[in-house]
Amino acid sequence: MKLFFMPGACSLSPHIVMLETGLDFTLVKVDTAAGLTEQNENYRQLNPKGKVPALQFDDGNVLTEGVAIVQYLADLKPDRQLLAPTGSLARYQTLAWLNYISAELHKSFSPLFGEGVPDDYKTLLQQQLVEKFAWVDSELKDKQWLLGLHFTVADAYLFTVTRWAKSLKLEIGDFASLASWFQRVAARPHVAAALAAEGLS
Ligand SMILES: N[C@@H](CCC(=O)N[C@@H](CS)C(=O)NCC(=O)O)C(=O)O
Repeated sequence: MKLFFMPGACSLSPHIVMLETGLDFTLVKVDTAAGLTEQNENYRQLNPKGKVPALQFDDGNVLTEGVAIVQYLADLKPDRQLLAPTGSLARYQTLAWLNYISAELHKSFSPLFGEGVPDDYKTLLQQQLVEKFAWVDSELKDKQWLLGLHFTVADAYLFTVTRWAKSLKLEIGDFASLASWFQRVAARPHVAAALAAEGLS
């Protein structure tokens, strides 16, 4: 499998999950603005949406959308307990988190990285994000991981977007449960390895 990524982008989430599964894969860097991979291949031909992440299989098939990719990968290695089994409430609670992170957090960040976005809209988004992270912080109280006992695909995704909050200096420094959870995730060897492979450590 090939995982197409940009350093520090939302593709960090499936990158972490891939390493946590122990599956074999090749990491391919993409320049989405140019629409090219690092081997000068036409990335838009592979993923017409033009975004990362994308996962390409050896037979040429492609899977896009980070939340779909991490579920697929986790289900390949159920023994790693990155996603609870089909039918268990824990699975759907994890999916609820993936949806929240995607719809409420990830996509509130996207305009903050864009050019030509009015400053007052950026300020509003930042305020809303701090309120959302306050709720996430309350959910992490007394928990080791987001879903409790196991590190899951939701931790990998939340870690990815929380890194952005830090880099944008959002006022989340007082959220103690979020801060200690973030350190726990960062200390995982596969997370450190993903950051190093993306040139982020
Ligand atoms: N819905 C997609 C969104 C992916 C997405 O927003 N990717 C961003 C990076 S976080 C991207 O490729 N941005 C580059 C660009 O827009 O050119 C998913 O969740 O996988």
